[in-house]
Amino acid sequence: MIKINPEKDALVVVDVQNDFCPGGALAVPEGNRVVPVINGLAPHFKHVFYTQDWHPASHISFKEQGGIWPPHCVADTKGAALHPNLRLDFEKAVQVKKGVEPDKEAYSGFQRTDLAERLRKANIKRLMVTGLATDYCVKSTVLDALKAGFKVIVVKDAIRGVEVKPGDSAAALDEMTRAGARVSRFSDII
Ligand code: VGL
Ligand code: ZN
Repeated sequence: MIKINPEKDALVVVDVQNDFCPGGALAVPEGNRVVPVINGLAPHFKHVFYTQDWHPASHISFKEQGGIWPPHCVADTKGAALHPNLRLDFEKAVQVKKGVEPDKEAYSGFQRTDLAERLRKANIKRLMVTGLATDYCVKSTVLDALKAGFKVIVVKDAIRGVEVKPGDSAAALDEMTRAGARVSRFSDII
């Protein structure tokens, strides 16, 4: 069992946006399935941080610009909006937008944002990481969090992967574990 310490633990919700859910521009298989798990976790936390992929229309990661992805999460579009069923306390939860510069990719919530600073200011020591996608933004966020000195628990049933190649999510989980993250499930927490 893992007991949440509301003073020192933060819930981190990565990119639970329409474009990463079934029907979206860069759909993650079963991406929507993370939503009820996150909704179950969120009320137990005092500190909640959520990231949104937030790209200009001509972002470097898009195919037309030589990137590998279809256009997705274009700023202020429905695709960039959070999944409509995601229930966070939006009065208190902290939003972090990433990938906002046309010529810079940013998979990690820590990349070119003030996330680390804000977590430290709030005296957070440990992150429970959830969201999309396991093999891209979740992985990068977890690895950067560890590098920044935070403890990390990855909530396995609250993440899903793109799986550009089958096995990418398992490999990503392995990499996160080797870097020092602990993998847990919703039922182990509280
Ligand atoms: C992501 C691909 C492109 C993600 C973002 O949130 O994992 N993946 N942009
Ligand atoms: Zn993106």
